[in-house]
Amino acid sequence: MHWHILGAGAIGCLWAGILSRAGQDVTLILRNRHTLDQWPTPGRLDILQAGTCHSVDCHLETLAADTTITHLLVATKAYDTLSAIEAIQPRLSPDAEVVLLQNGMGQQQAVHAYLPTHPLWAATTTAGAWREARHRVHCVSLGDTHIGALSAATSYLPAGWADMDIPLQHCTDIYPHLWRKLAINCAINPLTALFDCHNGKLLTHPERKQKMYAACHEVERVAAAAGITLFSTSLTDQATTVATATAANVSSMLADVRHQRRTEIEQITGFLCQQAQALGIEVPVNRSLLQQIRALGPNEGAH
Ligand code: KPL
Repeated sequence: MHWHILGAGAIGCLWAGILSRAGQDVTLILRNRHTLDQWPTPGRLDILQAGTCHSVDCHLETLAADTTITHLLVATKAYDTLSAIEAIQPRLSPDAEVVLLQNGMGQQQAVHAYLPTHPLWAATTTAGAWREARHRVHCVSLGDTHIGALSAATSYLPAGWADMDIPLQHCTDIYPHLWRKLAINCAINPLTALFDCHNGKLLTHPERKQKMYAACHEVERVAAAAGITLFSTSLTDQATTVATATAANVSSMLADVRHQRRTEIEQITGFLCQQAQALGIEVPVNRSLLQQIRALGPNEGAH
């Protein structure tokens, strides 16, 4: 099978390597000719993991190419999902398989409404990766990946996914897993961006830790009212575990703020606040975080 990957960031490139190792043909879709011309060796991708470098060959294309797409993995930033799919939609074969692999929530429902007849999945991962250069990605951890169908009729895994050599769980209901990742991101990402600190530094300052706990309590109340079971232990425990395990990480939101890029705050805390409002729950801590991150820089409508 031939997978096209939209979003050639760290996770998109990591999945190019994973799919390629699973015997799939892979094409990375790049923004434009300029980005494509910046690849040192056309199509060669280096994945560095535990001191070893695996090189994989993939094809490179720009968004403007016109080849038909039969299998599409979307690993763009959450806010780009729908517009990217709208742009690529004329190239999708009528039964093209589409997988969304991103942070945040809201975009899955929007894509499902836009592509109601396609086999469509959402996936969420705790894999950690960062890009040293366009063609060179460090895999810090393969983490755990959960995938589940958004379209009711799709009970199978996307082509080739069963052969991937990563911890992968096929779920009948992906939403609780999306919520769990969202909950962790609500707890860690905005606060690291506001305090300009690594994940672990949320735990070593009482004021930050107290804010993180307060945000967690609100998220738990909203999730419970939405009928979602988050974790078997409290969200404060889970967020503490993740912040400890990723202590040296710069969260994705802090990285975006530092580079003055648009953040995923609307798809993370923004989604949480929308749900809270719909359920009639007050979330002052998260609402304040949403406003403070909005005030930091480029937001909705900006890139
Ligand atoms: O997913 C993350 C992110 O940075 O977006 C966490 C779990 C916070 C790790 O950095």
